[in-house]
Amino acid sequence: MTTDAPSQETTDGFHLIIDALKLNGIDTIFGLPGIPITDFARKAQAAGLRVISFRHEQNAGNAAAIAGFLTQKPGICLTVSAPGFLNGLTALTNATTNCFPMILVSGSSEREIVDLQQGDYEEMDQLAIAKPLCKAAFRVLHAEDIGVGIARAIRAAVSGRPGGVYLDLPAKLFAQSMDAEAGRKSLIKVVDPAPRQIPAPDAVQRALDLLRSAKRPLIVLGKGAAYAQADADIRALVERTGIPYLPMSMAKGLLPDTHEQSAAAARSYVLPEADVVMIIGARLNWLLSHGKGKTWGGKSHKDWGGQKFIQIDISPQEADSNVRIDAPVVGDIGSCVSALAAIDANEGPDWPKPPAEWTGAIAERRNKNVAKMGETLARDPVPMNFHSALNVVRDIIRANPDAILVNEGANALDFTRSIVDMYQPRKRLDVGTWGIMGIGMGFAVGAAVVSGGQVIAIEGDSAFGFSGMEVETICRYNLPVCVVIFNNNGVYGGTDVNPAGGPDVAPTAFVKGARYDKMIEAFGGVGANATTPAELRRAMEEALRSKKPTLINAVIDEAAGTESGRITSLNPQSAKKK
Ligand code: ADP
Ligand code: TZD
Repeated sequence: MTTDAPSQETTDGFHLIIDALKLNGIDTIFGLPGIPITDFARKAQAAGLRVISFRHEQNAGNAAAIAGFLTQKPGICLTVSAPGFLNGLTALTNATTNCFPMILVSGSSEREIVDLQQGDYEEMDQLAIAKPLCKAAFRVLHAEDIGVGIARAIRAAVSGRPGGVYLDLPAKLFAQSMDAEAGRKSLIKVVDPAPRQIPAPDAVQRALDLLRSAKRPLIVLGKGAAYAQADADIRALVERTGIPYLPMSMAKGLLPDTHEQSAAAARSYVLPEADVVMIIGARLNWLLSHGKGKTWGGKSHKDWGGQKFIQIDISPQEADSNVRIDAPVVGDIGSCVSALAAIDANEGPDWPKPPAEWTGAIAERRNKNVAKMGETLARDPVPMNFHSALNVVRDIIRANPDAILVNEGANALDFTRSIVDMYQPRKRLDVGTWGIMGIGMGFAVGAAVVSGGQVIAIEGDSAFGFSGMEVETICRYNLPVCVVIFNNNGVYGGTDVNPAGGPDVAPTAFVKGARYDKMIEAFGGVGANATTPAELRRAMEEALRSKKPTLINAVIDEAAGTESGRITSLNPQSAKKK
């Protein structure tokens, strides 16, 4: 029996935060130390938490975000006040935009001084700044509220549509002491942090009726479907219905990209031609041309293509955000997909397969495009281009389907997405909803830490620059990360010249012939320079065999890419030309 009498023992803010995290199964913190959180990081490590220290907070934040995506537990990023907080904030906002659960825990300066704006060390009203940029924001002022603060942060991050949460911990909180027994009692082990959300049966029935009426049905799988970890149920639904599917970038591998129902290689055919589209864990944002316009068979930019939509999503507000959703199904993907299968099973005969005319037409296009791509990939131009280099990466991933592929850049992103097949769920991590540069090394470290497995990062040379210093972090923790830089001497490419002819190079041009591989050698990692596919293959195979931190400088024809990769049309200049 416990008593309410104070015990002799005391505890403090430091330990209560650590205990609250551990109580909720959080075992890793990504961060960067400094006032006022240095001692907290030390004590956390002493208490058995894994503390992974970075060289810049944005990368620690990206590591936390991707850890959240991969594990369904909020990734924790720890930063110092004001500038450290702001450096982490981009990652927190990006996580929220992408529906990844993470918690940015930031030390902050003294409330009384901040509120009177008296100029404290790194003074900033961080809570107010974070609030509009994330899913929820909380501050804990007293040690006895730490349990509630952390419980609220965890629940907010993972329940419903996952997202980023800001937790503000003023410096004074850490050293506050209280009775140890009362402290223990104040902690909360969150029960069922991401409750299942069962869809309404009539919504499921409506969706099934619509789907059964389709002549040219299509399923779109998004990264929400990958996040949901309902892999077997999703695969069963797709295979049972026989409906062709299109994976969004981070949903690649949910079913193997080589699956006969994949319509990825016939995307520009299926989007305008489909009559009923079931979207599972994806938004009709710019990545899907907002569900209308020419991509969907509309006559003009804003014109509706005539498709009917079923949308499975945990957010009740997502439907109708861009076009009318005829059958919204609100709930968690696992529950929705199994409810569809259950009601369907009750309805008797097996699912009517989509007309052979539809699946046949898709197969024809797919085979043609795959054959065409095969020809391009087989060429061996000098210098190496994106295709000949990616032909190697494609083989390496086929032979190592467990490896996690991190990918950023413009051409380096678009070509990798279309050329490199993925075979397992949640193995492709990339620039996501914003198309943001700078996720590379943070995602690579986060993925290597939580998976314990091999990571391969395919990086444009510009993209790599945003987080490149973390190669030291990769070496410091001896992570099995193989970074391949597609070095074409600049942003998109390296051929631009200064039109005014002055001493400065063009804004998109970098130092020519740079040797990024030398960077990792400075920290004891393995560097390699690859000018041919054979050299690239050798270096990648060696990296995967040795599991050593490796950086390969893959020299790519500086004229090989196009400006902005596949999204050239979003450039104001080219939009004007249209
Ligand atoms: P993509 O970029 O792959 O198209 P988005 O990030 O646009 O995907 O969309 C992901 C969607 O998945 C979001 O609308 C989000 O609400 C939803 N989502 C995330 N997790 C779940 C879940 N467990 N169950 C249902 N929907 C989810
Ligand atoms: N800054 C941030 C944070 N995100 C961005 N997306 C950009 C700038 C703009 N941008 C792109 O959209 S792609 C890209 C930038 C700077 C880099 C392209 O060059 P790269 O790739 O070398 O990484 P390729 O393969 O040479 O095209």
